[in-house]
Amino acid sequence: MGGDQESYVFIRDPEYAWIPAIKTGNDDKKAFVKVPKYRDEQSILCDGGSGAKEWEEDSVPLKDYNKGVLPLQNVDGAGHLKPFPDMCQLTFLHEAGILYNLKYRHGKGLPYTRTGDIIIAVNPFQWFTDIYTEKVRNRYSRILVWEYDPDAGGGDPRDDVDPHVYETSSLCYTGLAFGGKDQSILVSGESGAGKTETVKIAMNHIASCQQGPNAGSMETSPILERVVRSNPLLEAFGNAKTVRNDNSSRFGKYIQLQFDMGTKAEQEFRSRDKATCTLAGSKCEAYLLEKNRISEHGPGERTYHIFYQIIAAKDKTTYWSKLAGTTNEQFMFVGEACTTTIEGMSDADHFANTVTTLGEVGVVDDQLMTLMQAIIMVLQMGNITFEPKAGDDDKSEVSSKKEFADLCELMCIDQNILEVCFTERTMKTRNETYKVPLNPKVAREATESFAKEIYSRAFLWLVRCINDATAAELNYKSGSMKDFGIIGLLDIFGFESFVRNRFEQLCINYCNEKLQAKFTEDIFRSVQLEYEKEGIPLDEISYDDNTDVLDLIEGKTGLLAMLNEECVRPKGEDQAFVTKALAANKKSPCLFANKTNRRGFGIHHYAGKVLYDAEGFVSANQETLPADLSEAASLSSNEILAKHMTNDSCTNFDNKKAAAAEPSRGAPRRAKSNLVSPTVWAKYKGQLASLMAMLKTTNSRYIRCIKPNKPKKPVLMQHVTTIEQLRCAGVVAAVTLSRSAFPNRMDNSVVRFKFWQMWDKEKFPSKGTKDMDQPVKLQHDCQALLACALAPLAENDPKTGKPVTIFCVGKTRSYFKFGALEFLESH
Ligand code: AD9
Ligand code: MG
Repeated sequence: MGGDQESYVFIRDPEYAWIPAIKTGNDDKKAFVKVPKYRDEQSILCDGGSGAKEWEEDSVPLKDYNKGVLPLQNVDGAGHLKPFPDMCQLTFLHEAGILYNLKYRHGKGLPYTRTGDIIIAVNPFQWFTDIYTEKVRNRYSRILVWEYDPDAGGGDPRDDVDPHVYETSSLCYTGLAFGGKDQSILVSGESGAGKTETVKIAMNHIASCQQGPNAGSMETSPILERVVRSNPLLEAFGNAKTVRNDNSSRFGKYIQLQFDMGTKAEQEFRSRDKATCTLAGSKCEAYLLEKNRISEHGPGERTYHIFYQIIAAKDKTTYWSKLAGTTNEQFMFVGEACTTTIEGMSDADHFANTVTTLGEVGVVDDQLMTLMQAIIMVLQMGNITFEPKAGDDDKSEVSSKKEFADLCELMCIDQNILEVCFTERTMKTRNETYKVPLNPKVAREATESFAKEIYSRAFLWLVRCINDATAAELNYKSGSMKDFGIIGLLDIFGFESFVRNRFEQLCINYCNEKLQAKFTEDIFRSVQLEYEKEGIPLDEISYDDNTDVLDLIEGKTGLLAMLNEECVRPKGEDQAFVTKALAANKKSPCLFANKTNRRGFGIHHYAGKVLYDAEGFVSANQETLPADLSEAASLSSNEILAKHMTNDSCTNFDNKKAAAAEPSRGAPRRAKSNLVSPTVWAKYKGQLASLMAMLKTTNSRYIRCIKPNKPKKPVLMQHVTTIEQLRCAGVVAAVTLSRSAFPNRMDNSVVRFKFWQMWDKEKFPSKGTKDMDQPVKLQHDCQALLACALAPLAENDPKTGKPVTIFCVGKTRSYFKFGALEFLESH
């Protein structure tokens, strides 16, 4: 940069990450800039960045300026930013440009923006009724049919419509219906970013796509109804109010929508008119339900919705007469509720809905009673307290006699038997079996873990009931077994980094690493495709992948292996696990010790550094209930306890395609025996492996959800948190990867129009111009023009002596190495 020419730039700012500025000149120490006078995220900076009304003079040390400045792009003469619906259209693609582009659109009520095929969905925190109407739904279905088959006529090309979740859902539907390839939509983002809502929006749209592009209103087939309504049902049992989201999903889920693809003959002659592709059912797999929430939740948060619902229910005594007159405060696991309405509806009304929807998936009469009573047992277990027995602090007995008697009655278990189960533990050695007493604290912990286990089994039982009611294989009466087409929707927890990170965070972040690896691979493939389409030879692109972190976690001597080893040792300890893991992975660039906490360790994840505290890792990884408690469960007359507390808890559904892709992992797993029960992490790893294998068989599309501000307000976009999420979602990395060969690009038509003056046609003539169609002529013109205009930058590689490539002209776009476009723009 130099001279006195004014230029629009972004400069770094400690509070707002990046702010727009105008450089007015410089001396040998400082760059002089004008910056917006009033800086607050909601008003001035929202005006497309540089459109600030009032500026004030400032200066930046030249060395900082040269390091921390980015060109501000797409500004009109008055310095107003021109937003783009597709970020690939940005001439200079960098973090600040992405941020301001999103911010401009967000401020204008446009929540969706594209980055190539990725949709960035910024949570508007207000419902825009006009963008989800039937008309809009139909429009997107039509457009994408058109794109798939231009001869079909009608509709507009994809670039003519604004980016939308409907675009992704339609692409999936057409990809399956006309392309015959399984599809998936991977939705990610932090808590409260809008993943679950986005999945629902996409799911509803896919369901309406099947009516065909010109369909009228959504037909209400019973399958469709059941599939769509199973969502709120899962939410009642798996969602809770947290400080970050009133309806936060405390589990991950992968829903497979199954489609009947017609007969073999029809499949072979797939075309727009003939393709048969109708919804036949769905299956859901749940991941890592947050169990701790059963026994504890933070201030301002709640435990799972269903507990409040049942306490508020008008007909609660149907399920247990002793619920008569009870309130939230009477149950220790529930306590004082911070709210009694979720999404504008009272807990009692939600309960009525829950029961109706349970009925739709066949959970009625005895089954309904079984489920509700299991939930009530969990509630009641929270009220069981213990005290030292006969003055001996090492022994305990139940002190809440009445509550305990009620619980035993509900479970249909003899009081004496259950009290022994709660207050003593059976130990086995090779030669003998004996009982050790538990002190009141440990007895209470055992009761809590029993309650957690019952709840999580009840949840999985419910997932199975839903699958039984919705899975196509079980409901489809076509006579023969069919191969269903799949559109999978993944709604899974985003990357987490808190002040204190525990076992749960490691599991969640491991999942994100797996998905990130797939994301990078997919983006890389799409970059290759783009260059191929443009006819540009692509040298090897180097990019950062995350194999190092994955290796550290799941490798031979990785954290998973070390933790599992510690868990089979008779006296496994959290600290011993950390010491061994650090020693075994000394060479890993991704693992480091925590100098202030010997039980702590840190991992350099792709999304940033996270410090973990290993306290509780060993016990959290061992899911097995003490034999005493699983025996107690087997005595209960409740089916969930009696039948489902000793088996493997996986809900894994059989997936033939995944099994074919990865035979050892695709089949549903069964518990081998009660002696060697797989650890939580081993099971989770298997579950993730089969998820990844399933996804591999599909064409994946990505929706990245962004929570634009912490207070959950409309319009506001806070810069720092948004940028952090863009980084975690790999958006910046994806863009960097796609730009690593040629960071800047411009449409050929714009190149010829903008830089026409710099072209000396005599010295640099365009190749044969006769009888050429326009795009090819344009390409030749740009080639000659750029060779001329960029001649001052031409140099030879000192090693090879060959000219260095500084630009490349593709069929529709020109690509520039770093510095080349800036050179053109500054002349
Ligand atoms: V969590 O990880 O499960 O805690 P999600 O799933 O990412 O989280 P969710 O979909 O539940 O977030 O959205 C949070 C809230 O944002 C919703 O309750 C809505 O109030 C709000 N939201 C989300 N998407 C939209 C939208 N497209 N339009 C308007 C929205 N509001
Ligand atoms: Mg959610």
